[in-house]
Amino acid sequence: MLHRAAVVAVIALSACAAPTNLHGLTPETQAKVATASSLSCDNGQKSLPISSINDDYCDCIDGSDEPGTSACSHTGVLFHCLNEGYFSSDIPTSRVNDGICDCCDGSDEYLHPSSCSNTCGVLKAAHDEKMAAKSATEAAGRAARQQLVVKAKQAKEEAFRKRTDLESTKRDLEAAVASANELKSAEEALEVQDRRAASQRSRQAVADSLGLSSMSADQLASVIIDLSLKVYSKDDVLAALRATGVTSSRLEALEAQYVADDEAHRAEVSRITAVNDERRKLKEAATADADSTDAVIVDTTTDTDPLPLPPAPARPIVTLFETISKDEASERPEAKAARDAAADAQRKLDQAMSELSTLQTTLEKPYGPDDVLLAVKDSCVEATSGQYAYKLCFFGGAHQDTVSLGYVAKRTMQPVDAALRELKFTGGTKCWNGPERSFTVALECHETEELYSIEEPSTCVYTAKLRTPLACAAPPTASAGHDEL
Ligand code: MAN
Repeated sequence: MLHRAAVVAVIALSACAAPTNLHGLTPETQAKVATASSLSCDNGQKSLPISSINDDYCDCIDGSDEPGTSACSHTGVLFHCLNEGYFSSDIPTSRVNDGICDCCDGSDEYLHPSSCSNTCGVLKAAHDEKMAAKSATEAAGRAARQQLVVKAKQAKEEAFRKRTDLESTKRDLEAAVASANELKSAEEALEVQDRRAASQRSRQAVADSLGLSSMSADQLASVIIDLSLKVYSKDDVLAALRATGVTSSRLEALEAQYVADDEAHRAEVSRITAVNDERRKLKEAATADADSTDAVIVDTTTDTDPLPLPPAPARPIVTLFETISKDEASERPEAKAARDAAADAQRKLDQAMSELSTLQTTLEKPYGPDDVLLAVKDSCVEATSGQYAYKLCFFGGAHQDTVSLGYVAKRTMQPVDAALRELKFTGGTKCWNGPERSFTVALECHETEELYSIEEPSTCVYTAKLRTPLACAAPPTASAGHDEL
């Protein structure tokens, strides 16, 4: 910058004969020098005759008097290559006339003009070819992007259709739930009545069985007090009743039968226990014999498995009361059906509401000016690099095999000029003794998708390139079409 400013300062001076060596000067500066009589450099501190330019002696501290020789190369002054037909460039003056062709027009080697052929035309042709290929790639990429936009538009229309359907389904289901609940309440009210009646009947039956109906008030009072003081189990009820002297002959008969059954049961249990003990001992003996070296004949025809114990008889006084609780919890089939129907309607409504909320969330996300990102809402890209498989999902996470490289940072999903430039995944699995893993992906406009150049420049920090139509700019004619989002 300094040398250029200093050279430009020449213009302010009056006209005089031009110096012979104008190498390394820009055309504008050459034109100005042509009409100047002296050179001002070092921020106007020094004034020199114009013939000092490129006289191979470094007069100015800023080096601006020697852009075309290497005399001031220590100052950073630059030689301007005109490179006609290609791109002009600036090179350090240390490279002037050093025998190496740096400018494609060979102007840096002006002392040996035959040593450099002009390669600017070849370079320009190569450059044009590269540019043409690039613009063809970009055109194909833009076309592919346009297809994504169409796909996104369809997906959005479909989502809106689905939302309308779901909203109407939701309204129908809400009505169905309301009427199912109404029916359920009515049926349950009838069920309560049924239960009460059944409970009354079973209570009456129990009272009859216990002989309560024929008791005097005094006897009843005595039973109630007895029971209040010492009822621990249903057997105590029997004891309290017996204490009043009023007992039910039917229940007493059942109890007598139970006592007999119980005795028989105990006897059977002792018998089976004895058999099982015997079988266990036999089995142990057989196992011990099998381990010993003595030859022993084991009777394999004898069954050694333990016999099952018979179930204990139920005590009538206990089972008697069970009818009451059973009746009090009895289900009316119509009420059960109404309950099931109401639960089913509610389940369907919940399902529709959850689908609606998911859809709503999907529709509310930003998908760029023409909604293009909606087309890749559920898409992922994968690639293998070295020993690992990498995967990134546009609206999700990135992984190295099963290790998380983080979740996509929302801000990187906001297209710049409708084109995505970079995706950044952060907050991945913490690295041993290092940072949480992260993945930065630079996007390039391309017709097809490809994840490549995956690297780990520092431990657990990953970078890659992704070719994708999403990185292509939207054509200027693309309509936004996002009125509802
Ligand atoms: C794993 C991989 C590597 C990473 C090391 C760090 O092996 O995630 O990429 O460098 O862990 O310990």
